[in-house]
Amino acid sequence: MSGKQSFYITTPIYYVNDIPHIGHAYTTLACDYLARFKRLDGYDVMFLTGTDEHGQKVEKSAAAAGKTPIEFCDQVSQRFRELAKFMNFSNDDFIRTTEERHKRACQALWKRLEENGHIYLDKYAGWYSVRDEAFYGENELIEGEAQKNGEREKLAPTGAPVEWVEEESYFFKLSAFEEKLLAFYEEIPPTVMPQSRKNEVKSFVEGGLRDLSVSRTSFKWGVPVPGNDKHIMYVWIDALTNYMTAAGFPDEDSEIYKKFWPADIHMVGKDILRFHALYWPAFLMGAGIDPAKRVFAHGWWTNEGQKISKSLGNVIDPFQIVEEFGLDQVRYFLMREVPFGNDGDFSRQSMINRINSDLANDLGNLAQRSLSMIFKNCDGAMPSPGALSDADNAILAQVDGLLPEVRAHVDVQSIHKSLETIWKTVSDANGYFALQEPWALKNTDPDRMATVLYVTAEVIRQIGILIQPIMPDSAAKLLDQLKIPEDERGFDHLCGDHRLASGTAIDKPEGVFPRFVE
Ligand code: ME8
Repeated sequence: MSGKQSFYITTPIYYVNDIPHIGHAYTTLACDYLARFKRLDGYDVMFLTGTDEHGQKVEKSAAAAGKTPIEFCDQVSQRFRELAKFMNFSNDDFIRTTEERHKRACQALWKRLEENGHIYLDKYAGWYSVRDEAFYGENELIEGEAQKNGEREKLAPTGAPVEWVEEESYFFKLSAFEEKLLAFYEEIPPTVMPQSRKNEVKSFVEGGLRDLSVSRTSFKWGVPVPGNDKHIMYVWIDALTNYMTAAGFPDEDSEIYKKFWPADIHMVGKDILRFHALYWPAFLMGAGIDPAKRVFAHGWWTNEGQKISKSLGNVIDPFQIVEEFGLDQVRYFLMREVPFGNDGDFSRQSMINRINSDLANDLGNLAQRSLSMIFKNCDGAMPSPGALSDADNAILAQVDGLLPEVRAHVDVQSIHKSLETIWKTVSDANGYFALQEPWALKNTDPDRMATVLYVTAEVIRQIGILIQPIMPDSAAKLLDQLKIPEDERGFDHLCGDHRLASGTAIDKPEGVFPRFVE
């Protein structure tokens, strides 16, 4: 392996009880953006996604579909793989928790926790929600609308049904980790982001932790507890361990493990914050393993103002919206529209606005107009610039200085701001182009026209390089039009040392960002 710095990013592994929807595509897209950015910025990246295939919920869904659990998992897991391909996700691995490598990792982690004295056998009596695959304390439950035995039905805080469970169970001594967790939340750089999510999990811990039931005896579909296979591991211990399995655990001497563990970012939705920012670091601390450097919990999408749910029938199918609006357009919209970390609303109109204003008008027109002028008026080749004016120098300096600014946003997962920053330069370049009026210079001062077109094309070269993580296909088309060789598209080719070569012949340009017309 190279001596480059490493970067390991993970998505949640998705339950196979559901087919992929926009929420799944969103999380993986955010990771894809960050992974592609880091690769271009010179890192050795490992980007992991996959499917969560064990547990009672999956077992029930398989039965309802009239399939054996593994047949069912094979089928749905495949849909998630297809989604990754379709969305142009650049994941380096796709893990399934039914793989042998994963069973081995889970059992090794369990043994480590047991050896360290953090696991004991007792009896669990309490509430469990199969839909959330989570245990809840009595004080966390809410009352539903429906009546049951003359009383209002009890529900999980998420609105999911709960059932009373009483069975023998292994417990993890979570209560022993309060102080360590509170110290972990204070680490700098921040281990849980955004700040509001950190506060949420911190106050939960401050409220006091009970030991966690980590095995079940009432179903079979999972990883058996080593030495007592009457017990199946709690599906969340199993699921969370996937991040380590893919990094080679338990082979801690392997190159991959040494290089990539601890992970840099576990990207998750806000619904599964507690599992990632509380249980998971506690398990790892118990096993004497460093937890991931950061858990980032993003917000949730609604559809035209409504919660997305199967029962409301308003689930957004990523395959369908990409067919309608275009892949890079959807990728751009999802990352640009909503401050990353906040909840967001999906609306057709805002999608169309983004496509037509940011992409077709701003970047698309600038590229198409300037490159067409070069093709027509400069003998089909990149012109040579003359002396640079203040306006030329200003816009070049702006684009030359973009990377550190964009990187600073990416480093804190402020994805929308990284795009906003790039588009501020696109907008200023449009202002420059409009003010310089190269079309008017054609007759009055062709040398000056050549300079303006050259400067604009150079801005587009750098923008083309910078937008590869968000719109890989469109960026490639732009860079192809400028005849930039494949090996000159890394971020080390941003800045003024790699200006466009004058004299390079270009082809007749074709618009990269079409307008969306209803
Ligand atoms: O929780 N908006 O899997 P899951 C944004 N298997 N993101 C959304 C969303 C929405 N409306 N709906 C879902 C699980 N998501 C476990 C994870 S990890 C060790 C185990 C995204 O299939 C979001 O990332 O229910 C959320 O956390 C994830 O899908 C839940 O996927």
